[in-house]
Amino acid sequence: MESLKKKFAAKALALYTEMRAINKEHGERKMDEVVLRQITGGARGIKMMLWETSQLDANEGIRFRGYSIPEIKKLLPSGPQGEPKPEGLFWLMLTGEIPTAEEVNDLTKDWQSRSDLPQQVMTSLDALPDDAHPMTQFTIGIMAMQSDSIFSRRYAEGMSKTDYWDACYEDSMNLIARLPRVAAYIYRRSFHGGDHIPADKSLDWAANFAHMLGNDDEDFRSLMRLYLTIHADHEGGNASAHTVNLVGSTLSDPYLSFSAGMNALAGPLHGLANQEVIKWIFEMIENLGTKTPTKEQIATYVQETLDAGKVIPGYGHAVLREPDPRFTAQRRFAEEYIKGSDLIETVWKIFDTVPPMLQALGKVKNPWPNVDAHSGALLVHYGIKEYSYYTVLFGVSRALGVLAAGIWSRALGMPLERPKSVTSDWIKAQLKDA
Ligand code: AMX
Repeated sequence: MESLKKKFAAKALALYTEMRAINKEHGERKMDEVVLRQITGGARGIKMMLWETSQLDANEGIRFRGYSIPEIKKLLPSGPQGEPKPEGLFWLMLTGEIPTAEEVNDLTKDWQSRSDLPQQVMTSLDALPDDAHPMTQFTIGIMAMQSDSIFSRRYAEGMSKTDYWDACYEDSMNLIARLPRVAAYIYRRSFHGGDHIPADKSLDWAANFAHMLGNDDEDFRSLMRLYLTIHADHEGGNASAHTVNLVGSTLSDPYLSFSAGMNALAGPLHGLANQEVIKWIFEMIENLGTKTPTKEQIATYVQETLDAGKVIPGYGHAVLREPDPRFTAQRRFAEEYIKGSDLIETVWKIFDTVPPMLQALGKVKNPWPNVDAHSGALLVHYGIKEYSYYTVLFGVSRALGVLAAGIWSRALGMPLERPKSVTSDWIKAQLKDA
């Protein structure tokens, strides 16, 4: 895939040169101020990282290289039903340009040619109990491939700093190419008795993943194209992306840094929320004894959850302050492709019920649904009912953004990340001095 690599190299060199000059001239320019609440409050909003691939606006949501979700849905090369192919988004995140359909097809073929798994992946996964959490299996599957890292090998051989991005690019391309196979292997061994489905190399990245999961319905392929596109990146400060960035800044290779990020994605306040949402809905349905709860019944159940000191999964966000456009994109998909699903109707009734209740608490900064509020109901509709698996799907998609950003970081010569921590005594001393 020389054209993508060449295109990236030219763009990266130009930006590297420009950023060095900007840093030299404006390095001391103030870009942010930090208040105590941010130090004790999870570093919310502190600007401290360069992340080229996407940027999040609190009201409008994510933009990938300047393009919103509705725009990428319209502009990126798509599958037969019009849903964007994730390959195109990866191209866009690396180059800043919308690729042609031919460029996307070439990238599909490149990933297919890199997608065979080394035997140790299957051997490592098969050594685990079938009921090991799929996210645990996922990170182990990724780590089982680390011995193939080109970056690690070349670093040990004395690679020049100027070649870091090249080795990182090769590892990232190999990893992205292989991830659907690792993920499908986990799904089939965990939930289908190890009845594995061979890859179909005539299909694009997302459709082949859908195929290996066991569903060749054209609508499901479209869902997977959309799902794997919209979950790919959410700027750099979210826990999984930030982890990949931090670990990558030590020059750990992409296998090490990506698997570290997946351990962050596995937390219930982050990526695991997608499994928590559907689990919470199933529990509600069981509790209420009906598959078609009314808004009043839902409100009572929401109140019980809050009274038990728990969060409503799929609602709230550290940055967003409006309904997540990734939620809206999934809702539009359901409206177009799925008719008469009680579960999806329930998701929409929850959307009508939860925000005013969270708002009434007076402390929740964003009462609106996030990306995880909708995805489970779509997956259940297409037969992927095993919700402990959902975060793996999120992780396969997230690879596109964080690995593209990692290539950018190595190309721009980003240094070891090392912010400053302080003690409570230091804080008290500052307040006394003021
Ligand atoms: N239900 C109930 N309470 C909520 C809430 C929710 N969905 N969202 C926020 N709150 C509460 C917080 O727990 C906090 O309470 P506290 O002061 O008693 O500790 C208070 O409101 C203020 O929180 P915030 O500033 O609005 O949110 P945050 O930036 O600290 O946290 C998030 C953001 C996502 C962790 C939080 O909204 C949450 O826990 N949501 C539910 C889990 C979820 O859906 N996570 C997925 C996020 C998207 C993703 O990463 N995939």
